[in-house]
Amino acid sequence: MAAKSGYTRPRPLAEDAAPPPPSAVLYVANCGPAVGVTDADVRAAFGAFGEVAGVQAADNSGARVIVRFHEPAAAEAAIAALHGRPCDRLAGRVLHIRYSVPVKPKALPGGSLPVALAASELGIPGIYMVEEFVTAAEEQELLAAVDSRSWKSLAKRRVQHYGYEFLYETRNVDSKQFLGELPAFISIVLEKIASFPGLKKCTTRLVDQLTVNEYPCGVGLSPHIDTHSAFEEMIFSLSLAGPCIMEFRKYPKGSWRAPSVVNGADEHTSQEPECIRKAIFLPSRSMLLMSGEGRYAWHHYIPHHKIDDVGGRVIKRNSRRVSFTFRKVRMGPCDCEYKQFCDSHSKRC
Ligand SMILES: O=C(O)CCC(=O)C(=O)O
Repeated sequence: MAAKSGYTRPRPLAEDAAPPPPSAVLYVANCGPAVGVTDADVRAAFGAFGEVAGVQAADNSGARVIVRFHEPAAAEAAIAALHGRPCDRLAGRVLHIRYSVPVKPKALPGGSLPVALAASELGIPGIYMVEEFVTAAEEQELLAAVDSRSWKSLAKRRVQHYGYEFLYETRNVDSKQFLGELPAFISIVLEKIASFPGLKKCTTRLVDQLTVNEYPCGVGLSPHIDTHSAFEEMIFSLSLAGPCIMEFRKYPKGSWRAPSVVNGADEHTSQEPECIRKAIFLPSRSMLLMSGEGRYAWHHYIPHHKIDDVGGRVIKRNSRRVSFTFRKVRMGPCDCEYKQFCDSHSKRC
């Protein structure tokens, strides 16, 4: 547990490891209120070697304390006299004493990965982001619309599907099972998608499938590439109700494997192969477009964090984030140029 003193127990010594360096701070075991030794007793016993700057619990056990001297020489003398020997001032109690080590500060989630605030900073071909894509009023209307409909519960989040059901077991859709046109409440978003900056005017519908995801605070999504054979090139994702970081990962050629998904639980695998990692901050009401290389060859991932570190700024996730992901169901095989990531290609081989 984290010691309030800022110091903790040194790791048990491996044969070839160096002991913690001498300092003025000691970790003292078999000592504390749980074994009938008060702070005043400790001060009296250790005060014989130099001025004691503080005595604090090392953990919750009540039987281990941190003793801080002002001078390292006092700590050295206390170890020499008291370690492993009966202590007269403590009724013959045998103490086990080592130099303590500072508690390592916890790294903020996101670690040292720089987080881009604009897609141009991210530098992944095919990834675009438009902030304030919908207004705050439109955001509220969209949230009210999905909240008045029924959600399907997955292991850690809730979803709704429109147009076609997304099948988590196969990460695909049944293109013969059309559920109907996308609902009227998203017309405003569809109109804005049609005039997305840089998009060529298109006569056919750009999207016909919508997955709404509701993530509680701290829940993310495992790294994945949307199945090439299931969806066409362009994938739009609108962030509502709260921000998050989205990380993109490019794995070296040939190391791609289908993620294991059980009931949409997206179990996170801790043993990830080496990859290039980049991250972008997605504010509420922003629209992300994944296309080209960014859609076909980079995994996207939402870290399972309650707070995000964005350039040193700590940003708390809201109680929920709701995303609307718009895609177009593919009716034939994918013919992209990213063969090593393409399930249509592997089926043909
Ligand atoms: O929540 C998002 O923004 C992304 C959702 C997504 O990647 C997915 O549903 O596959």
